[in-house]
Amino acid sequence: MLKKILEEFGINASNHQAEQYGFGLINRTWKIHGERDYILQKINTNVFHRPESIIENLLLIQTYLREKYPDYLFVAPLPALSGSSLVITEEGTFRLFPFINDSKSVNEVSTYKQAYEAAKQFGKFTRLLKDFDPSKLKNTLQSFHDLNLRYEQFDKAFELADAAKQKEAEWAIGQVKDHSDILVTYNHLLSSNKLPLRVIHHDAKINNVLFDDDWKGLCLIDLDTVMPGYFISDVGDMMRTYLSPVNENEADLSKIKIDEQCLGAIIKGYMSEMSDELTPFEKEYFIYAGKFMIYMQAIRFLADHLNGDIYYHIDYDGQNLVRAENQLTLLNELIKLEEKIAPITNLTLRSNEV
Ligand code: ADP
Ligand code: GN1
Ligand code: MG
Repeated sequence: MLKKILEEFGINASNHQAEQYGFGLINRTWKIHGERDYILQKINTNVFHRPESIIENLLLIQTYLREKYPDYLFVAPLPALSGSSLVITEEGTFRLFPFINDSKSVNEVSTYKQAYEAAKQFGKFTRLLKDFDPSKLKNTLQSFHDLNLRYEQFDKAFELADAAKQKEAEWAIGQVKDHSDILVTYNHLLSSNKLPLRVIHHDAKINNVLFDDDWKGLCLIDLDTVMPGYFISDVGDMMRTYLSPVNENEADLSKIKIDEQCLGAIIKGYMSEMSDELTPFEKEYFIYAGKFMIYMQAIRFLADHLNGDIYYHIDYDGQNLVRAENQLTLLNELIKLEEKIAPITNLTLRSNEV
């Protein structure tokens, strides 16, 4: 199946091999081995209805960064023989990237350096684009991180679920309702109009950063959701995916712990790029960002479980409920830590000596 697609990208398929790659929940990824290596991806068009918008955004950003910061490593899609960066066949919609040699990625953070470097990469991306008008970018997913919408979707899924499903997910459903103050704060933030729109990655998971052999951050990948947004999306996703030694798939909830020093590494890494850019108001909501993203992800996994697993790829029945319970446990851990660390984090955030 991939042979024809590779050839449309001008690659001789007979001397290249494809290997399934990555742990994404939405798109499918292959590493293409040959004289040069590539990453080939099939875009999930049930999720991304207008894949051209992704390509348009990436090309706009690539042009801007090439001119202003020619040394910055921005991994843009490669053009196919047709001139477009998308190859659309009956098999689906594909795009190709150069494989960044001597790079590696991880699914969980195991050192503070990884957390620092990854946070720095996300901060740097938003900082370099601070003078780029975010409204030039298309919304590749409408209302993607709109917590009101996500809550409504959860509510609807709950109403439509049968009694057995509701019962099975009772703890998670109760937790989502108990933490609805996070939604109240979100609405307060929106109505304050004090969160500037920035160019935001919107999927700042740890495995969306490539590192070099010495664990220095090399670049960001998985740029489908780069669009206008608020800093809480990226900072929150870092907290969601770097703070615990286990990831969102862990079913043993007792393993979910928050490492305080790792939080310090995220703050230092992100602020090493963004301390002059974030407003004092934004800095006040740094820890809130973690609660916002963890809560939203819990709601999204739970809604998908109640809906019968129509969105996220699952490996076994009930996995989305496990993921939701995992995220709610992480949320409770962060809330426990919040009061204890508030004075320290406020100090670190205000200080420019990061
Ligand atoms: P997904 O949507 O499936 O998460 P990603 O774009 O994040 O897809 O790619 C999956 C994995 O493939 C990444 O975690 C990384 O290990 C690897 N990868 C992706 N793009 C590149 C690239 N250009 N060079 C090297 N490795 C890459
Ligand atoms: C999806 O594609 P992937 O696996 O990087 C999802 C993110 C979630 C993440 C949870 C388009 O990201 O929003 O945070 O799963 N992407 C989309 O792991 O919904
Ligand atoms: Mg990814």
